[in-house]
Amino acid sequence: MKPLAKRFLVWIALLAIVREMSAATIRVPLDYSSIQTAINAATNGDLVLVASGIYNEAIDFSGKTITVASGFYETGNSTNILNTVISPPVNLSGVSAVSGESTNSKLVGFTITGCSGLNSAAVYCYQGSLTISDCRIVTNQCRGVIMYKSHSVLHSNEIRADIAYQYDPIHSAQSGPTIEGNLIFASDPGASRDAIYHSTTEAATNLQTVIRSNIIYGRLQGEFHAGGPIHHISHNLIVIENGFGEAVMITGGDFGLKIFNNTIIGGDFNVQLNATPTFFNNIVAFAHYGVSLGLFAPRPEVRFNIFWQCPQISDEFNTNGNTFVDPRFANTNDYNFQLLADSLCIDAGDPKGTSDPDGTRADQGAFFYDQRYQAWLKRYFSPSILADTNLETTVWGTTADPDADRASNLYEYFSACDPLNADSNSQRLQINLVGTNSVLTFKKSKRTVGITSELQRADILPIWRPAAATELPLTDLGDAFMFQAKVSNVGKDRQFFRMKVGFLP
Ligand SMILES: [Ca+2]
Ligand SMILES: [Ca+2]
Ligand SMILES: [Ca+2]
Repeated sequence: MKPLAKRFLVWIALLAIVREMSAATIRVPLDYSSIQTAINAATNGDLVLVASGIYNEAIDFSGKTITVASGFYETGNSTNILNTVISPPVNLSGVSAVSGESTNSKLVGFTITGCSGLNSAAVYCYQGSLTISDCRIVTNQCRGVIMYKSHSVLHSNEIRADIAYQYDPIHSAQSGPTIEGNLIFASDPGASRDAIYHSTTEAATNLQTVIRSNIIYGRLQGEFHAGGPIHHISHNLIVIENGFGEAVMITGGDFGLKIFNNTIIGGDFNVQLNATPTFFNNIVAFAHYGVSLGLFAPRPEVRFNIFWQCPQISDEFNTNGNTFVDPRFANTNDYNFQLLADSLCIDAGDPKGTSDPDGTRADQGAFFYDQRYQAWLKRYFSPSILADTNLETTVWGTTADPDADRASNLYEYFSACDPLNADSNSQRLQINLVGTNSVLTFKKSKRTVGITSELQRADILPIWRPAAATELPLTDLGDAFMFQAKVSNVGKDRQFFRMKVGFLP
C-alpha cells in the first residue's frame, strides 16, 4: 500500500556560538544492562536512553515521570525505531503504566513486538497514562494498546494487529485518550475488525476523547458518554477494504460527540450511528448504505456531508447541506483521498462551523485543499509552467530554488519572499547575543497556512530539539510579521539554531 500523503520538509540552519551544557541521561546498556534496572535507578525528570538492540524484558514505568526513549529521541532517525526492540517473555505486556503515571511519562521510538497473553498488551495503561510517540507496535499475540481509566496520548505511532490474532490494535475503556496522527491497522480490515474500540459506559466527567488525523484501516467502534467535554472524531481517513459491516460504529452514548471532517471509505453500512452525535463535513464513499441511524430520539444531526457511490443510501440524507456528488479524489487507486482543485468538497462544509486553516469555509473530508498556497504558486508561475510536472523539482515545487538564493520555494512562501528573486538575506533567521540570551529574529508570512514550522536548537549536531521559545510578533511588514524569540545561554558554551519548515499538501 502506498503512502497516502507526501510530506515535504525543508529547513534553513544557522549557527550561534555560546556556551555548553550537558543533559543528565541514564544510558542502556552503558550505565545499566537492562531498561528496567535503569528505570529503577531513575528519578523524576530523567531520560533513560536505550541503544539499539533487542531487550527481552517487560518494562514498568513504576509511577515515574521519566522519558524512556531509543536513539530516535536524539537523532530523529527512524532506523533507531526499527532497531530498538522491546520483546517481553511469554504472557507479559511489553510496557506497563499501572501506578498513576501522567502523560509527562513518555515512551518514545521503540519497536514493541512478541507480546502475548489474554489480558496483556504491547503497551498496558491501567489507571496510569503515558505519552506514546513514534513507536512501532507490530506482530503481537495480544492487543496493541490497552487503556483503562487512562488519558494516554498516542502520537505518530504505527500500530498493527497480527492477522492470526484478532485483537484490537487500540482498546480503551473508561478512558479519555488523545489518539492523533497514528497509522492503525486492524487484523483484517476487509472483515470490519475493530481498529479502535472505545467504551465509556461510566460518565467520565473530566475526560475528553480525541481521535484526530489518523489513518485507520478497520472499524472505529465506540460508545461515548457525555457529561464532560465534547468528544471529537475528526480528520481521520478510515478505510474498510472490500468489506462488510461498518467503518464507523457508534454503539451508544449521547450528545457529547462530534464526528466531522473524516474521509470514510468502503464497507457495507459504513457509518452506523446508534446514538445522537453530530455528523458533519465528512466524505462517505464506496459503501452500500452510506449511513444508517438507530432508533434514537432526537435523531443524530447529519449535515453538510458528501455521500458518493452509496447505492442504497436513503433520500433523507440528500438534504441539510448533504449531497450525493463525486468528491473528486486525487487518486483512489493509490489511496490518495486528497481533493483535486475542481472538487465540489472545497468550501462545501458547514458555513457556520470552524474555518479551514487557510481561512476559507470548511472543506469536506479529512484533507482540506489549501487555497492560499495555490494562489501563491499562481502569482509567481505561469499556468504552463505549473502544468509541466517535469519542472516541479526545479522550478515550482516545494524544494525547488529557481532564484538560487538557497531558500527553497517552501521557505520563500513561509517567509513571504519572492521565489524568482534572490532575496534570502531578508528572510534568514538572525541570531544576536543580548545579555545571557540568544535573540532570534525571523520573518513569517501571515499566510503560513498548511505550513508547520519549529524553531530548533542543538548542543551537538545533528541532534536537534525544539527550542521551546515563545515566538512574539515584533513588527507588521504587511504580508508578514517579523517575529522574535529568546533562548537562554546560561550554562552553555555554544548552541546551534535553525528554523524547520514543513508542508503537508
Ligand atoms: Ca476551504
Ligand atoms: Ca529561492
Ligand atoms: Ca527568493
